[in-house]
Amino acid sequence: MRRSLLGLLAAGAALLVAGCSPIPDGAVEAQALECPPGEEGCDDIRPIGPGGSVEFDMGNFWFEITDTAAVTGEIEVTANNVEDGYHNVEVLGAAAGSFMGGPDGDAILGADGGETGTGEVELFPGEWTVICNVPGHRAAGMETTLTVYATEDELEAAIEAGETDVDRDEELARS
Ligand SMILES: [Cu+2]
Repeated sequence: MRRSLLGLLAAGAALLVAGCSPIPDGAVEAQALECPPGEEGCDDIRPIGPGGSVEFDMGNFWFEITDTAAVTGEIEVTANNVEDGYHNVEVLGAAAGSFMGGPDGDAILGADGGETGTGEVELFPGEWTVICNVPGHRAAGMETTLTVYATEDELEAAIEAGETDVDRDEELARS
């Protein structure tokens, strides 16, 4: 019932704009079916893709991406805390529900000095800001940018162009 009403609306909108607007038919249809975030019955819009992985080293007070194969979808995050003192990894603005939560708040992982933390985060393609959310740590330098690629082909192209720090040996061993 709901679906067919939307269909009628889409058809009506298409008739209204036919011949007098540069809006393509597909765009009109997409607009009519749009589901405002937070509306009852609407599913969250989540990233769909093969996913991938990224690995950080972190310390007082810095991040270094040591290996990245981050493709949109569910991304496995590993962070080696190579110094003393607790640090964590938070991806600002990542999809709700992708965090571990608990004592680390919005961080996807946390690790004490000398330890390695792991977690997962769902990310759309693009440039994401990564911080440590311990008060004062971001300002002290714990902020970096993570690039998430739309497809594995895009990631491969970036690797070939030398734009990422991906570990080729590990990639080849996996395939
Ligand atoms: Cu920190």
